[in-house]
Amino acid sequence: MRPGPRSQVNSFEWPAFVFALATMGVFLVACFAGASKTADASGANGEFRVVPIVEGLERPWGLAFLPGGDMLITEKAGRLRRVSGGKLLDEPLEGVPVIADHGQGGLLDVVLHPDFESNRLVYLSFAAKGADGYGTEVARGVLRDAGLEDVQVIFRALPKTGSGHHFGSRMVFDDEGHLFVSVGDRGNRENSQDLTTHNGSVLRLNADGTVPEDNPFVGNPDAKPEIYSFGHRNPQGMTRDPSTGRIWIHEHGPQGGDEINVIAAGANFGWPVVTFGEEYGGGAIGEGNKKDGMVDPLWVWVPSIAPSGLAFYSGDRFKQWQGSLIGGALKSRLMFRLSLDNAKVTGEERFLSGDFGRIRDVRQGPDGYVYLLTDARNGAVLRLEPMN
Ligand SMILES: [Ca+2]
Repeated sequence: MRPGPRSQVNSFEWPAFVFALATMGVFLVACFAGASKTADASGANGEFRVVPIVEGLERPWGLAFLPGGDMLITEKAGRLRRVSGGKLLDEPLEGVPVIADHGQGGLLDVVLHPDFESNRLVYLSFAAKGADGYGTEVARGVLRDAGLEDVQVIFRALPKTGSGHHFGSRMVFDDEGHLFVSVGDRGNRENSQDLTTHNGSVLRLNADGTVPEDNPFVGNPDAKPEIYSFGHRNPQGMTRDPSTGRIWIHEHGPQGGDEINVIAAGANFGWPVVTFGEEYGGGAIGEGNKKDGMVDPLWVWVPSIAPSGLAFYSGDRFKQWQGSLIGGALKSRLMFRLSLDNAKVTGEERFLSGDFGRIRDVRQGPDGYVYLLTDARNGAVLRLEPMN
């Protein structure tokens, strides 16, 4: 019998909720009464409205803010879009590499180099086709008015396979200029404990795609030197706490067992040896949910919510959310907030359940507002604004 979850995550009391449609459906306002929802001390969330600021995006996947507030948004089918002055430009940006819109893969994440203001470098993660099938890749290029120039593929996850599952992928820079890239197990769970494959891992690269000499498996002939942590299933959310440098990550479990972790050099996060999930349709996976040498998750969702997108909130607009993780969910169509105490998760609040469909990405804007991407054929950028 499968062991139960170590975190009780369903004790949540749904907020009193009022939904108003104003001005001919253009301006949606969601108001939350400030009822106590969780046991954590920061539970009183106040009130916020949800404002769709961009619509007409096809299956948007990743969002990055440019200095000045413009946005770059990926669409899964392979287009990089720009929002300028609050308006979605009609023409997609040029220079995106050839990607494969294959199963869960496509054009995925977008991030800026930490020194973007001087070097204009933009990084994309995506699925690409090679001779042996499909795999996750990373490219970078220099952003000009019409799009990306001098585009180079700087990393290719190996091996490629025919699978359309579990490409990841999110990217985060640390404050030393290393690029962390998450790659899923590609539907073959054995990859995640096999250090000779990149799949099922978080990779740590230099900004040009070369391998940092202090990576944990450099010099190990039985490991890919790009690997930083392993035992991951399919991470689609990753964010850095700017005050501590911690990199938080979530990943999809199978039927149950989505996880939150903080990555660490050389750490084994357990999949598929330990998991809080089970086979689709029932049946145990692996050896339970705990094992020496494998890192316990900091939070578990049973049943799964299918998390996507993760932002460490440090802004001024929602003071009561400072120091929290905010993320989205696909299957459960919601936004969650996890309150933290250093490297512990102390509670969860859930918002927007079902109101805006599948949430693919969550970011903090340079203005301190929270921005969401909805995963839909007519996808949107939503901005959360405090009512007061
Ligand atoms: Ca795990």
